[in-house]
Amino acid sequence: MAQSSRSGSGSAGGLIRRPNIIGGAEVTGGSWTPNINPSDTSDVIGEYAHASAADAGAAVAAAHEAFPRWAFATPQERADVLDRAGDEVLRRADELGDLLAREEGKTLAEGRGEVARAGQILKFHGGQALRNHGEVVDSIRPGLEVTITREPLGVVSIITPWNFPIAIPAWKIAPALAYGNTVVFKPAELVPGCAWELVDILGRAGLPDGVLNLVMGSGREVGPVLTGSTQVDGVSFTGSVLTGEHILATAAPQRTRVQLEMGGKNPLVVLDDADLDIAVDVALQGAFGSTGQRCTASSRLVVTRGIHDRFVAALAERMRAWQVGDARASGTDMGPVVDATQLAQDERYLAIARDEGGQVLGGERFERQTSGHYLSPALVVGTDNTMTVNREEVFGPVASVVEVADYDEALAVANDTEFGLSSGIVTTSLAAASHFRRHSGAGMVMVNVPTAGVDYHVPFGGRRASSYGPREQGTYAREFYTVVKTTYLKA
Ligand code: UN1
Repeated sequence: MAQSSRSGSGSAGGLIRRPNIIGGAEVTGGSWTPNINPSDTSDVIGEYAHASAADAGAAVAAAHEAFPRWAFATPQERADVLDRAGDEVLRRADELGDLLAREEGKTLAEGRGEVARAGQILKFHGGQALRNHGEVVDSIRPGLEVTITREPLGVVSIITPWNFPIAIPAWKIAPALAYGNTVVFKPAELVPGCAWELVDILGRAGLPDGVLNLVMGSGREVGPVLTGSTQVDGVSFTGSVLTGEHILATAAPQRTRVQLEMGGKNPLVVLDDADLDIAVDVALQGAFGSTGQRCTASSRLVVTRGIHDRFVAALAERMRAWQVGDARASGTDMGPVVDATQLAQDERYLAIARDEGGQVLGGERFERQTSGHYLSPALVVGTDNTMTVNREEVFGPVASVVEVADYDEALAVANDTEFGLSSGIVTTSLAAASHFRRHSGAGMVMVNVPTAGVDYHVPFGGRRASSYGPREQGTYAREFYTVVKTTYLKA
């Protein structure tokens, strides 16, 4: 393990090289992993250090050592760090948005938007550091005073997915730091670029060494340390159901607190009374925005009979007009799929959908000037809710349509899923919208807006197989990142 003190980025023959950051030092480890642009696989963004299990152990130890200092730092110190970091992220939104588009494949507009969201999240939680209020309660016994205060949880492992390379890290790391925790952060292997920049920015904003440690690499190698160490007090993870359940099982014997955000199979109900233009727009953005690679994507379109044919025809037309291409080219509406593995998974689900009797509109592979993982948006029509494409998360630009008789059947189909993250309805009926809000089995309900695309100052999370543990984001984030202390004081 080679160590040097922080000196910014390195380079090898013109290629940028980014080390792990452990205890404030740059740690290069044994091997480097290239970060490849999914719009143009000949474009290597840089090489990123590949952490070993020993690196992960060192990162946990560094976070453990840094904990007392940060746990007792003043709220002002924590607020200042997060606010300064938020300012820098916002100031560099164009540059970091370009990096995000280049390493993940979102369009430039989506990339910039996500970076801006990350900046706002950092600033929001900077404010929250100053609002970590407790309670004072009269005791039932005379002469006693009872206080209820929140203390940091401890060392937290943060494990994030590739589909939001900066917003999800920000919405976990910012509240962790705001409430006095120290962090070991493992970003997805496909997107180390934005993760490294975020850690670098927070370090320069004034975080003491060891408070935020970065280990890039494979979950198989570093995951067991981050989730199984007795020095880790909490694990916050966003990713697949399978990995989430594995993390839960690994963490449970140590009684480690776990927060999981996993899959979705989010229904968007379209009723006969909907405004057709709004319905099509909401479905298009919800299903195919960010190349459909969102756990909140509208992947099941549940449409009542009277509007079904008009809706499918109008949506298919809009899909055909969408420009799919290089994420950073102007005029691109939808970037590529993130990598070859995900593309193969998308195509496998399309093949299964055809086998089970669905008709696929779009969903074609095609070439651009550069070699990228391009797939046109796919709509599977003529499906019923028992088909595989309606039960399992595809995580690509694939949506299916289930035709139903009326609102009652739409609600039943919407709720007939193992998941429960986000749900939506497009309607002009206040009665239907209000009934749906109350009876939807999802953690988030959207009326006349896409199921994806959330605000950062309100709780985020779902039910059943979608989520586990307390909500993320907004003021609710405090629940996971703090422990409660009740004090009885007799003067
Ligand atoms: C959004 O829809 O704005 O991984 C956020 C995901 C979610 C985040 C979605 N955890 O797609």
